[in-house]
Amino acid sequence: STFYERYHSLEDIYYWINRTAQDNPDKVKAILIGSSYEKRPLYALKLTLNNRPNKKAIWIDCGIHAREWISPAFCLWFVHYSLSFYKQNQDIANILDNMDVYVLPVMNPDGYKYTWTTNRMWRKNRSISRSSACTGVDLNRNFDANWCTEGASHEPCTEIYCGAFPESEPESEAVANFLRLHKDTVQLYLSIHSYSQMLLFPYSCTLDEAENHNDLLEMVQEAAQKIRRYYSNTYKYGPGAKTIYLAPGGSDDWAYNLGIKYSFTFELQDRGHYGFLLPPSHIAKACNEALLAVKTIANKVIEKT
Ligand code: 0X9
Ligand code: ZN
Repeated sequence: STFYERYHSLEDIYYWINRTAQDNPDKVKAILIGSSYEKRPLYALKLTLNNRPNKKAIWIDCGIHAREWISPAFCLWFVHYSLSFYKQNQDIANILDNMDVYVLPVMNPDGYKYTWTTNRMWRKNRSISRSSACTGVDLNRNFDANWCTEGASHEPCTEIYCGAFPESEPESEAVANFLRLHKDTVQLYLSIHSYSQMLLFPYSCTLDEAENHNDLLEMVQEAAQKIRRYYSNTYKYGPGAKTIYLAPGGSDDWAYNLGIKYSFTFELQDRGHYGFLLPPSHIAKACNEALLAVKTIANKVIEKT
């Protein structure tokens, strides 16, 4: 199997980030956007495949949740595919001619590390609570979108602990700060999770419909259709609250409310057979179908804007 068909330790991923930037100095820059609770750097890669003026951008983050290993694997896959097939593949060429792409391979490095050393099923970050012996905040409940209402918890011992206040965690604060700074260029926000095979869009923090609901629905529907046609796999799609569950404080809803009107969370393979423990032999297919969804949606964004 190739490098991209395996899961990688945090150290390997840092090495890969560095190496990818070094080997492609004209196309890739590593940007330090902040650091984690345990002071690990948060590096995003910026892909710039041509230098048109006033280019818009896509943001993709992976690894918010520590145990969802297919997610960082997808970010690596995406960067590699973009750099390798820019000249051959029409879809990716059209995207990268029109947009820059920011890729954050591991938003929760402390949690990811912990899943490799201590507890494979860890979800949250590793921040120590003042009020409790339990560790970790759910970074996808820590954003300022109906923060800590139904679907999140103030109890630090739960898996859906929202933190002491919105953006209390350095990882969510770093992403929020970066997006606030770049909100006029970032048009498409993508957050990669697993598992359950779903293409979700706002809102998850309320049952209300997003203002451009029909556009968003059309995009994920087309993406899901293509996955069915090309990979014979089924993805559910719809607004988060009605498709998966009510869950406030998520990055997708927050980015949407910031003004990034095309905002999605992908739940990659599988539908529960292996769950978070998706074997490496499934990485290629899981990433290729997610890639098809990214291409479909990004090209629709370009068409519409
Ligand atoms: O609960 C979550 O954060 C996501 N599911 S997961 O199994 N990967 O934990 C779904 C996120 C959907 N979006 C929001 N809740 N905003
Ligand atoms: Zn997740």
